[in-house]
Amino acid sequence: MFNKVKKLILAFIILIIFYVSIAMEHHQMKQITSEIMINDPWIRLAPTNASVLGLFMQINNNTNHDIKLLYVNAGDYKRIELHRTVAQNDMMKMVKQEFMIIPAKGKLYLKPGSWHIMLISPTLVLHKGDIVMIELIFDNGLTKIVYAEVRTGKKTIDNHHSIMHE
Ligand SMILES: [Cu+2]
Repeated sequence: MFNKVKKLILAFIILIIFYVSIAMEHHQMKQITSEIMINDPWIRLAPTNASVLGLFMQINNNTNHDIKLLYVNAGDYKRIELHRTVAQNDMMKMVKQEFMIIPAKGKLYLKPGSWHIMLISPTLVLHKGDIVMIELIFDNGLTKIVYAEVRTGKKTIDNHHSIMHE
């Protein structure tokens, strides 16, 4: 009788260990997928004949080391570049960047008049409310797929008159 109880307790303990290990594995998987988190990806609505479109978002780096955004892929564009708008001789100028650094345990804001992704020569006209699939490739081997919404952005300092492409 006593032996039976002991066996039962042992089986119960094994079962608990089994469940805990599955839960831990699941938790680790979740942590890996949240190393980089993207918030609010959006594309600024532009006139139908616009040659470039700005893509913006907030990139969160939850790891203990800096991460670089290297490439961006999306269909329907001839070329996609990483840009930063900077002031140069009283002019706002967009300068192409080789990468964007997202600091360890920090975030990078891509927004009009600052860091942004430039979608160049669209082969498709976007409308308000359209959703565009974007692939982001980082230097730590991670790839993120985000869905950017097309919407009107507030007119800021980087309007078409004051921007020059490098
Ligand atoms: Cu640009």
